[in-house]
Amino acid sequence: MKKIVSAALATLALGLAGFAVAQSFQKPEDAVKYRKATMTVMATHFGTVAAMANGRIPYDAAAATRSADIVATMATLHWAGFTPGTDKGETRAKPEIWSDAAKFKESGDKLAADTARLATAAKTGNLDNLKAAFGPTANNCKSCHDAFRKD
Ligand code: ASC
Repeated sequence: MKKIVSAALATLALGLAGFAVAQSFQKPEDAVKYRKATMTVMATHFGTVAAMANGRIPYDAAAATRSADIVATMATLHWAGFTPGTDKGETRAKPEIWSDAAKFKESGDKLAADTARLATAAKTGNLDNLKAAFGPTANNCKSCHDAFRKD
């Protein structure tokens, strides 16, 4: 219970409670593992959308929709894993995630909005719509990684 409460408070402290689901992690490494796992799933499915947007694989509207929905869901999950004190160990998270929490939250909010638009675009079944929503989302991934992830 104590851990659940502290994870919830940590989430609030980050100011991300609006869209983060508070998780209870047994240990800090578990929070790191969790956020990496959500990023891995996201990258895999964003990769599918990217391949279609870039013409590397044939456009498949159903597969694009499925992947874009997964991307949009993952975009709501990472944040709960950035609990205080988890800038150590097997992580490339920069200290700015915690010292500049407002900017980090802004990036997270933008990602949630961009990926929701990507999912909506995918559902139109139109490749041009998918392409139009893909670019801003990819730029968002990159700018957040540049600011908050070590090389
Ligand atoms: C991905 C992935 C990222 C982003 C980024 C987009 O598939 O793993 O980090 O897209 O490369 O610019």
